[in-house]
Amino acid sequence: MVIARTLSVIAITLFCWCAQSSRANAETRTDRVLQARPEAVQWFQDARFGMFIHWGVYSVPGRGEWVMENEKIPISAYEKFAPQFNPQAFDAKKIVSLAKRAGMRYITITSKHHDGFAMWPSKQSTWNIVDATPYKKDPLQALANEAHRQGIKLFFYYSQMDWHHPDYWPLGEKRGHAAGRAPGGDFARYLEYMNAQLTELLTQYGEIGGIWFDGMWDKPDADWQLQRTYNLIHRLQPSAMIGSNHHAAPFPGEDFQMFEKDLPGANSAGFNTTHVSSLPRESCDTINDAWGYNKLDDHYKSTRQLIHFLVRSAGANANFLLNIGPTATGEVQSEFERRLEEIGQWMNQHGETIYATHAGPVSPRSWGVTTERDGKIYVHILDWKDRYLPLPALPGIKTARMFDTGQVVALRTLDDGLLLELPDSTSTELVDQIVVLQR
Ligand code: FHN
Repeated sequence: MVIARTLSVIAITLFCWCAQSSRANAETRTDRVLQARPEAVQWFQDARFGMFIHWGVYSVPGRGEWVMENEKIPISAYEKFAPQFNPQAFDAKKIVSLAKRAGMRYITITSKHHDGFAMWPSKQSTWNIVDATPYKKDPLQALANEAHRQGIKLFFYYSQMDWHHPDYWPLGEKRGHAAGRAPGGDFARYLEYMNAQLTELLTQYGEIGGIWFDGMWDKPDADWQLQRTYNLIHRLQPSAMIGSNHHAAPFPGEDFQMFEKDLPGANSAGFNTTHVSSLPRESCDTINDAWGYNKLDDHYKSTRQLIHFLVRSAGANANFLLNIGPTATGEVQSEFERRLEEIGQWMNQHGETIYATHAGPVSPRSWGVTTERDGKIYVHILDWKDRYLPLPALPGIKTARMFDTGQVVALRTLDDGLLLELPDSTSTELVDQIVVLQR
């Protein structure tokens, strides 16, 4: 009798202990911050160049992706663009091939921008490309299939700010107020909606490179439950890289830090005031001034300027994500195409000095940057007219050659530096004069 009672006490104690410990495990499982797998992080760092695509119903008016907010268009009027969105000329193969020819290793496309419109047949709302437009097809599926076929990674941009969804409430201080939304809504329910949409994106398109968040800056103090969303993403796809354009220092669970229209550490855009973390970095920029198609914008950067930004990004240890905004018919403007082809020609010859490099021993300068890989230091001279270029001391450097021609570059050791004597024949008109230094 005593033995039986003792056994039953032990059994109950064991049961309670097990229950407690499995609850504790479950809690730690949810609380633990997950990160992308190290191989994915390394891949991202090596990739160095990607294509950004801003595309949605805003391409119909062709006045940029902020047209709804900028022109104070209420939802009822804005929704009328959807029946006019029929991008029959969209050709996933053409776009992926263009990205590849440009030397890009990944594509990041807007799955949902601030207007809340889903570019895939989301089951969470009919405000999507299959239910609301005559196109009736899923361009993300076509792009994912083609990206997988051509061996290029696909990332999804996802706007957390939403000018259309009734539960995105309270609104941020400044934006979404002209949409004519009825006041009220349940933000916790909005986050459920967002997580459900993200689940669709992470389960229906094969392996995804990552999620590129934007718009949290609209309500920086709201409880976004980031941990929950980030862990959901990393559980569904452990290699997916998470980045967020919140313009603040990275939060736990983020795998890379991004800088919009600026190199890491610079702040010409006005909102890149945060510090540069030790996470992998990415800078993004436009070819003209607009992200989404803007037929009025012909302020195109030259190929030379774009290559310089790519080189300067690599010299600052960052990838460069270069944007195109296809038209409402799904075409890529010839101005964009031409520049991407030209960058591709340059990358074909000079990719060795960019891909899989890290920032070199000389920090970025006004004349250019250095990158480094496999014991070689690449000095990228972007803006320098003189024959002699002084560098800080680089102990042990024995040889210097021009990357393009193999011509020897004379080296002189100074008291506290190194002087490069560029060959007479080197043209300062070159997009980038590259000198290879070796120990
Ligand atoms: O408001 C957006 C903008 O439309 C665009 O998507 C860029 C891309 O970096 N990000 C936001 C502004 O920070």
